[in-house]
Amino acid sequence: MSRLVVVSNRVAPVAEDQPSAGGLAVGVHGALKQSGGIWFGWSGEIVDAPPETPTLYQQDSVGYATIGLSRRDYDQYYRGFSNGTLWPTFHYRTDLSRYDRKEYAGYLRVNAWLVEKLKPILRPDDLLWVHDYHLLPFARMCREAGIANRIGFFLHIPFPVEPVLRTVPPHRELTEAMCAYDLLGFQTDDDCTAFSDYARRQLGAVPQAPGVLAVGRRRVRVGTYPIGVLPDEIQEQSQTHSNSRQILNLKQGLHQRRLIMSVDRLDYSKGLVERFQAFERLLEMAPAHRGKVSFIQIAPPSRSDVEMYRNIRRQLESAAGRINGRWTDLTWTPIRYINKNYDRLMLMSLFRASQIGYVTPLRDGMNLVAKEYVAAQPADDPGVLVLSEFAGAARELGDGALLVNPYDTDGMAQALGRALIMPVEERKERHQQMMRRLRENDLDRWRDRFLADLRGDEFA
Ligand code: GDG
Repeated sequence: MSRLVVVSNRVAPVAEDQPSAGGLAVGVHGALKQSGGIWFGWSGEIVDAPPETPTLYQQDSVGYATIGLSRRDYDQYYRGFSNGTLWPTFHYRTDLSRYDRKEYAGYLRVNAWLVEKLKPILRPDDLLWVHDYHLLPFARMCREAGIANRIGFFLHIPFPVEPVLRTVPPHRELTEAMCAYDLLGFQTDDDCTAFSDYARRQLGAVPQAPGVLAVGRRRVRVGTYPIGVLPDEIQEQSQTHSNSRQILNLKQGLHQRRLIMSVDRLDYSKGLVERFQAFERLLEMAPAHRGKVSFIQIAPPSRSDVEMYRNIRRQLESAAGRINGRWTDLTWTPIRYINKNYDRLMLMSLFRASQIGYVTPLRDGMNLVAKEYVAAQPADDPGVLVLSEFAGAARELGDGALLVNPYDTDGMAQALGRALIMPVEERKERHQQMMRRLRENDLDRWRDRFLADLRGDEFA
């Protein structure tokens, strides 16, 4: 079997028996161990002078090749075009997106530079699997550098529809570059269709067979590969801390109150402000719930050097302060807004201890928290998932979750109210339905399907 080379913006080494690692890292790591391979990308460090060659090291039979970025590269490629232009636009926030030619030039330059650094390590029959929006033109740069290996790409975030994508000035160049990949993978059918429609209309792509587009002289395969979790592992993890002092203290402090739980990177795409407002609406609409329900929002800061992220943090602090100021009494604080990172085992136990998983992004590629919440529930008394219809996960979990539109404050408040009184029989039925989908589309299947398609003979 050919060796696998994974390329992603950040490399996240996973140590053996490290239960704190998240979904993507675990999935990719599993694949690298199976076929032997290397994980290549940015080390996470900003350095004065980037080295000539990546640092190579081995951990648990997986090879890592990482390299630092200069301040200018970081500013233009990562903070600028990737997170100031692509991230907001691909999440339909064109109002928050900015475009700067210098940043775009930096984005292309770093992609080409990464290819140059990877090339000496590559073998002719290596299979390359490239991840996410930071690296849309990576394959084109590979082709220009004479690398003919098979290269697949998976987009973790949504792919926007044509009118939205066109607000990114070099949209055509970017999507043409994407066609240098052999296989393009998306989270949902909607994303895949958005790409294919764009390619047909703007690039003159011609569908040749289901999932195959001819673009000029190239043929590119496109497909949907919803990322998943490992439900059994999460079940186990969620029980590890169930009797820990922290969880017992939490339960004791709740005094039989119901618990609503949310966990998100602090990001404007996650709909946190709207979620806080809907929780307040519940308190306004249903006096019976006042003093009887607590909402914990864990939101570790992310990308805090991007201005928009500082803004969302300020907005949330003010919303939480205002709501708590209005409703808190001597014995009850409605919202606990926590700005720090928790250990993964603790998170899974918190999911298990809560009656509602409140996951309401304005737009999300998939949203693993929704899947983790479901997997962490006790089968005999499961909690309810309240899920945004704009999360990729809604495509799979729509039958079991209570789907909401995050722009509809009253609707979200109603769904919370319904979830709080849902009979156990209905909760069990919904949970079983969702567990079936989680098992069908688990993390191993995501990875295996993608790699099987990338290795397949259809390209010959
Ligand atoms: C992108 C796409 C897509 C969060 N806080 C803590 C913590 N987490 C973990 C969660 C979950 C992961 O981080 C977040 O994954 P999401 O899928 O929810 O969201 P993004 O970070 O935006 O991920 C998304 C994903 O890629 C995969 O393709 O689903 O749509 O945007 O696993 O549990 N983990 C720990 N402490 C925390 O405080 N340990």
